[in-house]
Amino acid sequence: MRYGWGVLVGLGLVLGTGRVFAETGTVELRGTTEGSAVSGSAMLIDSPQGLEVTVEVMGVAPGKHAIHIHQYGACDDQGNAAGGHFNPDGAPHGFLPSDGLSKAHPGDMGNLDVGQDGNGLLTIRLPGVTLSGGAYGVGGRAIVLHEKVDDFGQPTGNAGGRIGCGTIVITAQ
Ligand SMILES: [Cu+2]
Repeated sequence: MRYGWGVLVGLGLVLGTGRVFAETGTVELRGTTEGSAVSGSAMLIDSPQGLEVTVEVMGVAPGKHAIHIHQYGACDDQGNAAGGHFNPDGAPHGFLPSDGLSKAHPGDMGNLDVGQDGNGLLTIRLPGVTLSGGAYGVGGRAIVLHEKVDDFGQPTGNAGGRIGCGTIVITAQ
């Protein structure tokens, strides 16, 4: 057992580091106006390849709707309390999975496709993004679903009003 403590400390570091990647979060998405039919939820899981996000929505007009992570975890004032896009580097607007953090905002998730039944599902991985820790932690911020399609124009994709919104709550660390 000469190396006993060293092994234990080493294992502790590995497990300690590993815990970061087990972090999970949830979002309860709600309509931003009184009587809105919009609802939904999201699950977020940290992984070494990035933040895995699954968003499910209901009661949304059929078609493509922009979906982004905004700065603040607040949804009052028809979603405007969430502020602008979370954009710590002052990067242009884009689509994070293909553009990366130098040419897109950490929460630039593109569009969520909603069917004729009003339901939509998006699964996406955001490389370099985390729930907490580092410059790109999105825990406590908000996921915002927009009225219109994200056409990837500047500065925020010409996505119109905010129809759904919810705070990203960290559920396990
Ligand atoms: Cu947005």
